[in-house]
Amino acid sequence: MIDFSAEFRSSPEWRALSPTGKVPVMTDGDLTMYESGAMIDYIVERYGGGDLVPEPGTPDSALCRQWCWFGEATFARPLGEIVNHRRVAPEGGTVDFVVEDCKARARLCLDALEGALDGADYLVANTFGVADIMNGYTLHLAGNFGVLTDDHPNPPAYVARLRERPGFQVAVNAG
Ligand SMILES: N[C@@H](CCC(=O)N[C@@H](CS)C(=O)NCC(=O)O)C(=O)O
Repeated sequence: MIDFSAEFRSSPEWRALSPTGKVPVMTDGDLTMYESGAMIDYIVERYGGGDLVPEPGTPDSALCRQWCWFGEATFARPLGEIVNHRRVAPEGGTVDFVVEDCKARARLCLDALEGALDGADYLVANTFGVADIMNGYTLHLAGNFGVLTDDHPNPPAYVARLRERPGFQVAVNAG
């Protein structure tokens, strides 16, 4: 857990670990790294013992990568843009169009998740894995943006399932 204030995130101390000032940063022995998806890849390779990912080189492995990239690069992006836009806009200067456009793009992502979760508890091979960690985090945040609505019932039920997992409880109660 760190001080998430703009002051701390722009301090030389934090920028030495995270050149753009973003969170998270992970350390493991001599290793320091940023980018959450890359951290997960590293943890799985080094400590996973084959868990949480499909067998490499299989179609399920390809879909797992698809969903991991989707969670951060496609789904989290418009949500992050709403936050950034609100943060940097001068008082009264937020542009409604920008926010609405970002919400529309997030809802397209909910369409994709709605279909993928039809009749499935998890995104790939109906087995909990890293794709669910990446998308679960983004969906957890999406609740703050008013984009989780009744016309997409599967994603809220999915994130509720993920929130019950012991690992999720450890993460949210850390610090
Ligand atoms: N692609 C990065 C995104 C990191 C990111 O945007 N983190 C947010 C918090 S969830 C942040 O630090 N926002 C502050 C900022 O952009 O300055 C990752 O997955 O680690």
